[in-house]
Order: sequence, then structure tokens, then C-alpha cells
Amino acid sequence: MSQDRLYIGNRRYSSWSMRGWLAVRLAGLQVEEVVIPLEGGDTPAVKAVSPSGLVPYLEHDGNRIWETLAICEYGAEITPSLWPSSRAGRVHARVIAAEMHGGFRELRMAMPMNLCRDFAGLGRTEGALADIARIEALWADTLTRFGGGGPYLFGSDFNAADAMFAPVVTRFLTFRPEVSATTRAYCDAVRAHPLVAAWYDGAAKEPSAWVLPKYENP
Ligand SMILES: N[C@@H](CCC(=O)N[C@@H](CS)C(=O)NCC(=O)O)C(=O)O
Repeated sequence: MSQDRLYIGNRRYSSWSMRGWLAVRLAGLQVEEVVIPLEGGDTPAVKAVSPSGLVPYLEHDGNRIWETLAICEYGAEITPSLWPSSRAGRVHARVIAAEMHGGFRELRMAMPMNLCRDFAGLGRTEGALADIARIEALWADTLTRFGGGGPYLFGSDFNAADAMFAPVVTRFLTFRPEVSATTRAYCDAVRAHPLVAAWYDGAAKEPSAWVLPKYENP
């Protein structure tokens, strides 16, 4: 069995796992994937393997990496194109990835990730709508200054910044808040990316025993 492993939660719910998995796949790391069905917090099987008690958690080439942003940076150590090629682009990509990593809590609480449901119209709390407005402004600004015609935030290549925002895209597709045409086009492009499509396909195939009522009734 390979020494190199990526531990993730189930694809249907685990937004941080989706980001880490996308970064690892973009970086081309060969790892064994270990999927742990989440139990809605404090999952014993996650605590048993991950130093932080959270997923994603990567073991690669003797390195142990938790925290999604650190996994993105590790991926970029090996495959620099995870970040844009210009310094200005890299700086901005890191800034928005960090804002995603530390923020948008209201959106994440009100619109939990669920790839297999249609919750159109739900979750529109004041805080979630404020987070959505900030994200839309941030995407529009990034696309204008760095997108060069898109379809991704920094142009034709889906990079670590797109990976960090991919679970937000899934929330927009599941909960369908009212958003601009620019946001819709970006969401469609992310959804159509082969790695994102593969993650959705995997979610659809997960056993029904992994479904948690907590995340099915937002
Ligand atoms: N700050 C962490 C957040 C990771 C996180 O919260 N992961 C959730 C799953 S999306 C988790 O492991 N929850 C434990 C559980 O549900 O048992 C990161 O960036 O990786």
C-alpha cells in the first residue's frame, strides 16, 4: 500500500476536502485516497488519523500537511502553476484564497454544502447574503483585473484560487441565490471543469448510509 495518502470526508458534504482534493489533483500528486464518512463533527475515524482532527489531511513524501491552504501551498511547491505566473497575480490569488479560508462563515452556516440536493431559495439570511455580495464583488474584480477573458479567476487555467472557491460555487448551484451574469458564468465554468465534475460524480455514487439528516434539512 502507498505511503502517500490524502484523507478526505465524503464528497457530498465535505467542502474543505473538495478544496484539498482539487489542489492535490491539480498538483498531480500520486496519493491513495482515503474517504472517511463524516458523522457531523468530531468524527472518531477522522480524529484517529489527522493531527488536527479535521480533513483534508495529506501525507506525502514524508511530509504531513493539514489545513487546506497549506495543502494548496504544498501543491504549488511541486507544481508552481497552482498559483498564477506573475507576482501580482500570485499575491492577489493568495489574498483571496486567504479571505476564503478565514471567512464567509455566515454563508457556510446558512448554506451548507450538499452536492446532491436542490435547496433553491433557502438559506438567504442577512449574513449569508452579505457574504455572497462580497464574494461576487471579489470574483468580478479578480476576473476584470486578472481573468483575461476567463473562464476562471486567473484566465484559462483552473488554479488553487478556483479550488478554494469551488465549494462556494456548489453552494450557489444548490441554493441558487440571485447572482449576476458574471457570477453565473463563472459558476458554470467551474462546474464543468473535469475535476469538479469528477468530484460531483463521486458524490452521487456514495452510499445512502452516509447521508446525514443534519445536512439534508438546512
Ligand atoms: N481549517 C480546516 C478546516 C477543515 C474542516 O473543518 N474539515 C471538516 C470537514 S469539511 C472536518 O474535518 N470536520 C470534522 C468532522 O466532521 O468530523 C482546513 O482548512 O482544512
